[in-house]
Amino acid sequence: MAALPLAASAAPAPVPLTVTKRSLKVHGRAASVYGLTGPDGRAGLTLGPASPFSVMVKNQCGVPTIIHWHGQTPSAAQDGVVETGYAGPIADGASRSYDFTPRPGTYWMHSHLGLQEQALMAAPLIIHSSENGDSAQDIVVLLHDFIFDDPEEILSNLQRRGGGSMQGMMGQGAAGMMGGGMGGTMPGMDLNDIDFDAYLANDRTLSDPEIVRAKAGDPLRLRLINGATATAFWIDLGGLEGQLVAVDGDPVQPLTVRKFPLAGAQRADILLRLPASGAFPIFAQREGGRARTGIVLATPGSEIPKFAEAADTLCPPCGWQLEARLAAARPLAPRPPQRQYQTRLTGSMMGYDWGIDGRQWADRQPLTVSGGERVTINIVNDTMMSHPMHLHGHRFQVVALNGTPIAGAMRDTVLVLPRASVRIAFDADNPGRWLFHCHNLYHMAAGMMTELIYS
Ligand SMILES: [Cu+2]
Repeated sequence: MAALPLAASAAPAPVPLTVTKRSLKVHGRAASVYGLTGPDGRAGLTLGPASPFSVMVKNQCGVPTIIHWHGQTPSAAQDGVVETGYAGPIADGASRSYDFTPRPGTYWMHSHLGLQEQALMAAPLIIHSSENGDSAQDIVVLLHDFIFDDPEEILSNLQRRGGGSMQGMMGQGAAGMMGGGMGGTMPGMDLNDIDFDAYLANDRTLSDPEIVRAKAGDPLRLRLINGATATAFWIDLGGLEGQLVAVDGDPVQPLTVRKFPLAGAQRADILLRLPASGAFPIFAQREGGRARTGIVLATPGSEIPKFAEAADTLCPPCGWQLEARLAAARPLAPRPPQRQYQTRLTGSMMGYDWGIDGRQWADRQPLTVSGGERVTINIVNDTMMSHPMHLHGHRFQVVALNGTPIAGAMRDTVLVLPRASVRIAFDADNPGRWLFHCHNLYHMAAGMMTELIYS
């Protein structure tokens, strides 16, 4: 018995994560935004190999909130959402502790309450492992779309007038290249229903970018996180070549990449080295547009040139240019599905009536599964917009694009293109109630969300 108090006192104290309100200057104008600050004073959390996720969320942001650990697989009660009924919001001034075994890789965290995510309540969550590549210098980049307007007002305008009348809409007829041999140009596709004021990489615009110094030849690991609420980006390594080694935190068969799409909420890990002395921009350009953000990798002492916030050329919509080429390094074990669903994504930009199978969240028809089953969901997009679909609490494999079987990536978020379908497969190994929704914040708020429930 004498050992017990000793063992109890040896348990490490939970890592504090503070939710704050802060001021951020964007294009010289002050904006009131949120922050998620770790014990080192930096955004988010980085945990070492084999560390438990033992975290105390301290809400000091002035309003109730709740933080979701995107892509992680805790118990349903610790998922950091209010909709499934396990937990209410964390009151201002209150704290809440979380404790689970985290998955290694590039993850992120964000508010899952109201539209707080738009005001930058989002941060990296990096879990190191002892595997290959983690000895490289980590460069974490959180992308965001920023707007001075009140997000609630943006949503009510979208709903009242229909998204089609918003100034930022690209309109129908934007040519889309799906690539990957999966299709061609796509007339009649809707893109970008909100006109953002800026695109940020680690809180900064390309007019004043973060500069990361690294020596030529040193191994670097770029951890890109698309934390934008409603924007898909083309990542452009600016002439550099890298090895894509993981998506959504999960390893893939390495692919050489220079330019590739990153949909909302997705992550990509790239191994690269600077080939020589100099400055090397890493751009993220909004799909279908010219606006871009980014950071600059530079060797010590090298001069940093100016990079324009608008690219010279438009980039195409994000499609399956990368998705179709990805293969999981640790795929699901082969096994026939015991339960197969087909869900349809419904609604339009004009009506702003986004839903699943024609139903909004309040009128949802949950998907039920039994523990231990292999489940597939064929997600059919009946709309003219792409939707990054996110399943909480599980890792799924992308197993078909438009009905063509692939042994694709393990993910937590997959982009379902307009008038196209994606089949995902997963093992029902985490009992409870889980959200399944479009990760476009405004589409989710409009109702494009349902539940996965274990019977
Ligand atoms: Cu959507």
